[in-house]
Amino acid sequence: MTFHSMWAELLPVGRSSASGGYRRHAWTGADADCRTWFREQARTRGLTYEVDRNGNQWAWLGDHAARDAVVTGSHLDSVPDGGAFDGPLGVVSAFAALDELRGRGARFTRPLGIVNFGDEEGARFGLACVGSRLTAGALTVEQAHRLTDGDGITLPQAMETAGYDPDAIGPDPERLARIGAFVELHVEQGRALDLSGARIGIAGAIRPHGRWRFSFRGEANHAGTTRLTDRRDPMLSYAETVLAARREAELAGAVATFGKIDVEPNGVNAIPSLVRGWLDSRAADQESLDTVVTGIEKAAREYAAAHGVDLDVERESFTPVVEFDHALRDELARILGSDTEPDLKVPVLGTGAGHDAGILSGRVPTAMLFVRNPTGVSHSPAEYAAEDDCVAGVSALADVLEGLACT
Ligand code: HGY
Ligand code: MN
Ligand code: MN
Ligand code: MN
Repeated sequence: MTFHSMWAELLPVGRSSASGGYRRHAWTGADADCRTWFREQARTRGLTYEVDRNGNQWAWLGDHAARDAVVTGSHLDSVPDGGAFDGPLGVVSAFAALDELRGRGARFTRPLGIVNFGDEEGARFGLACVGSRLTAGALTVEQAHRLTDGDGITLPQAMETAGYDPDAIGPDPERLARIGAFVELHVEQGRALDLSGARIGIAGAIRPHGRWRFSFRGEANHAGTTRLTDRRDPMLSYAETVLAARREAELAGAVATFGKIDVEPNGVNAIPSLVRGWLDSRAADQESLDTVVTGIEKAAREYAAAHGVDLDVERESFTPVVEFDHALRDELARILGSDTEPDLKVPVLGTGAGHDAGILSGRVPTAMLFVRNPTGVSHSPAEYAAEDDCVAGVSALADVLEGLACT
């Protein structure tokens, strides 16, 4: 099957006709449809299909119980109103690269695995990379049981409704021990490749990043009759905190975003009793990130006090800096550099986006390939990569897999 036909098959799944964006949230119907597609890709290629204890899907060529496997893949879930490429490009490219290698008559000396990690974006339960974190032991079973979506449904309940056994979840060190190399291909979420004129890049590092929940509690009251001086309005301290986040991020050369908010009671004519905002912040190094978040929290406490509002700040997740395996990165550069195409420069890029590859890194030698994104837009329906760049990505991935797993 060609890249084009696989891509076209997956494209309508979970797509909003209004915005063109995707809501493929973990353990929902759209996610199930993506999973069915994955299982079908495995079946039509005669691959051994399995779902691991954490709901991640695997398709294997060769003995999946053998050690030193080469694994590639990504995720099929999306952020709210996300783009078509973030995640699916890596999974579709994995199957397409296998097809290309079979077409080349490649002979595999190591098992090849293709994976779809569950719930990478954390759009539903708030925590990113749940499937890979559980597998890597970076999220405990107790923590996973406490994850709850906006409707009060817990992760185990959602998994059970989708037909998976939530009692099975937990670390899977034996599985990771069988993987000799993991390579995730991903659309670039920035314009570094476009600016450098290259189609394909190799990841160097992922910047440290995390999510923090700021809960401002004031007093609900009548919007028409409550004098301004009598109010304890949490929206004011929240609004000031959003501006402080921008200032602190600028000072530290970092990024800080409040992209999600809950307001109670959420009435036009009521002063809110509660405003809860989620901060996503990322920086080049740990020290800068600490400075930004500490600065934002300090400012938020001052604003809350000034408005007679209580503030609770909780860190929901944190991923330290990830340096991808240097030997594997050099190996990828060597394999791709040997290509004779004149425009195939392969720069090494850092990124501020999180990935399952970042979670596995440290436990498994891990590398990433990026495919050019001409606008840099991501986590939006406008996310885009040209088809010939995607096809170049498939070839680069095939070269890498051939170099790593074939004679
Ligand atoms: O970077 C992110 O927000 C997510 O982990 N992809
Ligand atoms: Mn993403
Ligand atoms: Mn992604
Ligand atoms: Mn009234």
